[in-house]
Amino acid sequence: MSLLKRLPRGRTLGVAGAVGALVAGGLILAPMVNASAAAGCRVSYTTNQWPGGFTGNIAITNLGDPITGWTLAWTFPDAGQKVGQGWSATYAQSGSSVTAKSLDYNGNLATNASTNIGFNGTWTGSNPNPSSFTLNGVACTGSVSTPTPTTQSPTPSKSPSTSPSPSKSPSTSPSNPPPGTTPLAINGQLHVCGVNLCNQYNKAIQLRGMSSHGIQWFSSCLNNASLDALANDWKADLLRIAMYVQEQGYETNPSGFTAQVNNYVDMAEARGMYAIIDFHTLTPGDPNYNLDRAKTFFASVAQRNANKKNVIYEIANEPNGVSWQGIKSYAETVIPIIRAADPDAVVIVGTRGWSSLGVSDGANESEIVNNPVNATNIMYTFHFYAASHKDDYRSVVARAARSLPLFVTEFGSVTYTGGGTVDLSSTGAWLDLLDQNKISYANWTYSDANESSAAFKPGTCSAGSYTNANSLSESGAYLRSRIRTTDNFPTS
Ligand code: IDC
Repeated sequence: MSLLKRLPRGRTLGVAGAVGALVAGGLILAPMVNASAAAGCRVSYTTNQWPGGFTGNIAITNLGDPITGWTLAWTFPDAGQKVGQGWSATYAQSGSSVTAKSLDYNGNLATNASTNIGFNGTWTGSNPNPSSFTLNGVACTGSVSTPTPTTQSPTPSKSPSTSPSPSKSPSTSPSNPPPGTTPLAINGQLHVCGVNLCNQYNKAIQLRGMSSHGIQWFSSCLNNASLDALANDWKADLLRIAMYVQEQGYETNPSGFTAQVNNYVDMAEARGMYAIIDFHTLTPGDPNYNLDRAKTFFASVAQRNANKKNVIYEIANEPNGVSWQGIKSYAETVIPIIRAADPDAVVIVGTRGWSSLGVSDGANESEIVNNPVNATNIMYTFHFYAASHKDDYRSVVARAARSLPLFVTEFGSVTYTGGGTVDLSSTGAWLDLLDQNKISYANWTYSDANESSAAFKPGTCSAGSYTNANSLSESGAYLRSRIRTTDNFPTS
């Protein structure tokens, strides 16, 4: 009767030094008959530690009945381990015992829903890894229990088989490939090398993935199941997190949107994907209009994510109605704020004319080549919509790619409206050009918006199944077929 599900695997987040990962819990049992009293949880704890300090990342999955508000508790091996700055929960510590209480936005966990929290800490004495957790007092063993425990026997804690049950239980937790085989594990910390993006072996790579739609509208499309599909079915390297600043976005709730973005960064990381934090300015087009917001936002996310290797910062989506000089000045104000907190991350700078390298404003890349942003480890944004932008734009990109590091953080297979004709022939020509030049890309959008650029048909995200071929739109089916081809990342 039991539905067997493969163990999620902890991911290591290694920098030099000791790295630990553990997963508490094992198999998931089928829901019990007395479902009203079912309780159970699974916790995946990963850590990145160094002498004296560590980061703990915790993924909590509620396996029981829905809960409204939770407290996660654990005990460190000894009292020399201290939680410092934490996120996505309120932390309290007494001796070696710690509690983390949910916040308003992540307190409700439906059956099989997950949330991610974490903290930076200090340690002396023994290894700082806790080995067991409780959620609202229930041990997180990975099993569901009811008041009649004799009806279920403890399950063995070994992974049962290599073939998880394919369809019955929703995919609720990162079912990662083993650490070492994900795009993030292979490539590690990225940097710009000449006109390319390079991995930890200093070899040029191309990342291929998807952009979210506006997270203020389409958060229902970003969850464990959808991101499992992006990592494992689409085999994407990259998730772009499109945080609009206007249009009911960041400006309406800065701390809420910041937390939401951080949560998606963690969810991408847990699946071995890179994450672009996209400060999605659009209207008004002058990024300086949002300069104060950008300073606050990037200071916060750069500090919080400084130890992560999967984060790329995109500081202005599509500048428009503004000169290159205005964009450059914005970039030279925001980049030092990021660098102060997170010195080694790649930063991507939007370009004039809706990130067209100036072409849509009658200019071209020469204004950037002749007057580049005064910063290192940066790339420049190029966006296209394949049904609107064709050979004339492609020839500029082919030329510009010889002198500027380019990143296509957004493109559509459709017209620049986000809808209209799906032009797969132009999209194919574009992607061939990007492949040849190892230019990384993210497609607009990994959502079920009612527009032809969306990868899924309307209703897919509320239905919650992301791996049915008939859920894909025409654009989604094509992009999936392009993205899931083998990466062959160089390792030496
Ligand atoms: C579009 C969305 C659409 C939304 C509109 C306004 O697809 O649903 O109503 O924004 O917010 C861009 C922008 C991107 C646009 C997209 C398509 O970066 O926000 O999304 N596009 O118009 N630049 C060129 C095209």
